[in-house]
Amino acid sequence: MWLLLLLLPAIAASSSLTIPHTDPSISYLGRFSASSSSTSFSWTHSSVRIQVANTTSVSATLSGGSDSDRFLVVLDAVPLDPFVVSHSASSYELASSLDPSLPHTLELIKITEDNTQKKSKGTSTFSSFSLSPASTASLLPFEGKDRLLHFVGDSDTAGWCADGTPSSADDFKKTQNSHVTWAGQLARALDAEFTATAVSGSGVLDWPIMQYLDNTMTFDDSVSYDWGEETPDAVVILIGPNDSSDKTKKFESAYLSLLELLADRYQKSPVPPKLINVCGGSINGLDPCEEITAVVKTYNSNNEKGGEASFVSIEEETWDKINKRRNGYLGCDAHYAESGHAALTGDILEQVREVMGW
Ligand SMILES: *[C@@H]1O[C@H](CO)[C@@H](O)[C@H](O)[C@H]1NC(C)=O
Ligand SMILES: CC(=O)N[C@H]1CO[C@H](CO)[C@@H](O)[C@@H]1O
Repeated sequence: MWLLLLLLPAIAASSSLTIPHTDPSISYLGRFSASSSSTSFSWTHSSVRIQVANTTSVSATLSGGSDSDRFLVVLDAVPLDPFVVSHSASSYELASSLDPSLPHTLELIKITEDNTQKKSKGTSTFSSFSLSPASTASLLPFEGKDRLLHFVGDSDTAGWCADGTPSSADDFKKTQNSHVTWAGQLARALDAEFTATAVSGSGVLDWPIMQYLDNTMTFDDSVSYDWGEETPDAVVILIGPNDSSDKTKKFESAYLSLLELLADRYQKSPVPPKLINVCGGSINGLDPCEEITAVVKTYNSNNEKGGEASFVSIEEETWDKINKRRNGYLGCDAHYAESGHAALTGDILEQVREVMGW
């Protein structure tokens, strides 16, 4: 009897195959920092991807930031229900009842931004996958897509309130979802994968996002991101509506400095990414569009090292329709729900295709 009790945990442990966070078959997309025990990440839409074979279930050992985080699994290109990951590291079942005779792709995605906003306190960690059954399970290399986009933005890109309703509270553990945003929908429509550096409430002037763009973890400036790690085809930018100050020359020069920063950081890319500027945010999203159009012209006339800048926009009629509370396009806090994001994506998709030649 005693012997049996002692053996049980050992049997349970040996029935799954542990894949440590350092396994070279794991594909990381976004900004990550590895220690010996785990890999840390904080920006929204950081993704850890694998392909499994001869496997029936997959779990992962994860921790969220000190205010917890929300994650999503995309299994064979189909998103499953989001789930909350608490601050203390524990094991989460990501997929079960898989058909072991087929290979499966699994993307584990953090769909909240760093809502703690205090140095590394909002950082999530991933330490291992467990695959069952241990006797047959194996990892195959994960094949990423050829196209990569880097989105820069505020709450609309971070998916603030995207899973809420106009009458729901804005608890990010229930309503934030970067996967369903215009950024996610645009990337999928273009068959591109994407990273995002987005901070709800940020802009270029009042609370400039530029101060965080060099950070591997959003609010921790002790670890600098190596911009050579990923070279996107384009940086797609939707920022500015949150700058409450009048849209002045000051705003224009701050916005220009964002474009120059991005051109500078990516200047070693074999082909400098295009800089696509998007008009169409929620709440007061049309406010800065004229100024941004002017900045794009200025940037292109002085630009020597960066990719070309362009401007794409939602139709005013669409914007009016989706920003009315009763029309069914809004989540909480007057931010777009998935349907609102879809309307924005629908208006800009062909414009972006044209810019990219896709
Ligand atoms: C899965 O297991 C079968 C039977 O052992 C083996 O023939 C096959 O190669 C395995 N598949 C992969 C992708 O490893
Ligand atoms: C002008 C504007 O949109 N201001 C908003 C910026 O973001 C903060 C935090 O999300 C909001 O409280 C402001 O209303």
